[in-house]
Amino acid sequence: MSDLRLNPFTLATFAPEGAACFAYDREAQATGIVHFGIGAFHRAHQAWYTDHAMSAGDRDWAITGVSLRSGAVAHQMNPQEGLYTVTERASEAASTRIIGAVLDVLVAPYEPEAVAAALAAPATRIVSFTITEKGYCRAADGSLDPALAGEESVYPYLQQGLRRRRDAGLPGLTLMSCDNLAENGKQLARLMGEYLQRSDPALLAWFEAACTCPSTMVDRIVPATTADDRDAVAETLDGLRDEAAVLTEPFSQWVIEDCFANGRPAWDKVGAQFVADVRPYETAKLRMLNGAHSLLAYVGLSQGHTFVHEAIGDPAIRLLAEQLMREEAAPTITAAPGQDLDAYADALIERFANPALQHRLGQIAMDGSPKIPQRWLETLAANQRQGREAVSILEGIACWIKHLRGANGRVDDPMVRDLQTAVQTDNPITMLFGTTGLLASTWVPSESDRTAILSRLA
Ligand code: NAI
Ligand code: CS2
Repeated sequence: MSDLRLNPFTLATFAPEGAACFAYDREAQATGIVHFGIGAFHRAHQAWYTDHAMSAGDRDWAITGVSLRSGAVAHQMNPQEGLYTVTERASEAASTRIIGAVLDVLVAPYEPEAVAAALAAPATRIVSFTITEKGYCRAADGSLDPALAGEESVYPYLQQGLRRRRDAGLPGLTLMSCDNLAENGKQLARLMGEYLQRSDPALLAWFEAACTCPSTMVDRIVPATTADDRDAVAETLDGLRDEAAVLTEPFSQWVIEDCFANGRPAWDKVGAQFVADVRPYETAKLRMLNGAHSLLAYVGLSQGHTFVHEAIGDPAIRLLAEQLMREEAAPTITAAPGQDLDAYADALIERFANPALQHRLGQIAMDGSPKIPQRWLETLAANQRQGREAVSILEGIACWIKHLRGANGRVDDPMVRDLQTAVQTDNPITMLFGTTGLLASTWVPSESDRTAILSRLA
């Protein structure tokens, strides 16, 4: 296997025929987007849409990525001058595209000045985020946790960049969350406001007047890339190595609230949807797709499965997932005009069953504490208000508690210490849920709920 890396020179020299390629002059594009959390999902979703938009003639939406925690992605992408590939895999075929939309990656802790300059550059119009649910530094009640929102968080970098824009008389920015949070734009606006209220009240007024925070629903299943994946991509690239390769499914969906401070790419020309209200789409996605995903993860791991397609292929687990989606989540969702939730559930089962993705249940099982409230507890609370039980989710909760007790090995969760203390007590359900639990929500477990969970823990 050659050590030659994919980069503009090797691309021009070897022009691998097995991959489609962007169709615009990268050198001529201004950076219009700064993206925090340039992980696998951003590269397979927003950057992929932006690449298509610029290939279709849109201009000056190149991306500067920012990593807040490690230099890993910078080391993968900067030697490639930002070039990387997206490979779509379905059971019967695969297709690879070389993406040119990302120009460089900054590692914030080592180059804060470069991050501030990127945010304050006149050509920058959008700052976007895929920093995971925990990256927003929320307390259990959803407010900003000052103990988490320290200098290593996203907030001081945003403050610095916005302050420079205000002082230079530049337009505001669109702050666009692309994380799996309910009403992600509204949450980001509130959290940024809480941060500035404490740190820079004068900037708060400018932020509220000059910036916008649209909500988005984002959907594309993007498992973490493995070494075997990279080797397979190198074969497609006639031996060129792409250390930043991402692999995903053919399906992709992006629904965006059309509320931008200073323009936006023509993402709607390449498959995205601009709407006035994202909520019907995001509620369906979070409660049906993500709710079923977390169920497959914890129940699947408890049954010895490793991948999503194995868990959905287990008849007993599939039955639980179908019940969760169709009988527990769907009745709590106010569908958008034309949105067919039954057909949506059919499509999700098919997507979960895609064996080519090798999507690890362990990846989905991570960070249960910021995921479960919007994926399961909102559904439980809505069913409780209607006098209905959601027994599939209760099964999932029992398996999550077993997971927290170490049944599947190491537990990755920002609240792991408190959670593991809670599940070792005689009363884990009270410690975890209800209005005073670690995962406070409006769902208050009934005696019947408790019996259903505890009977599965025995
Ligand atoms: P990844 O692990 O490839 O990237 C995660 C990114 O978030 C990295 O840049 C990391 O540095 C950053 N990050 C992690 N913890 C952080 C923290 N506490 N503060 C600030 N930054 C932090 O993961 P991937 O696949 O890119 O997913 C990221 C997010 O994208 C998910 O959490 C989810 O919200 C969203 N998403 C992911 C999908 C997927 O299938 N992978 C699909 C739909 C949404
Ligand atoms: C998954 C999501 O890791 C997880 O929690 O449920 O990343 C899921 O793959 C995406 O939301 C699909 O759009």
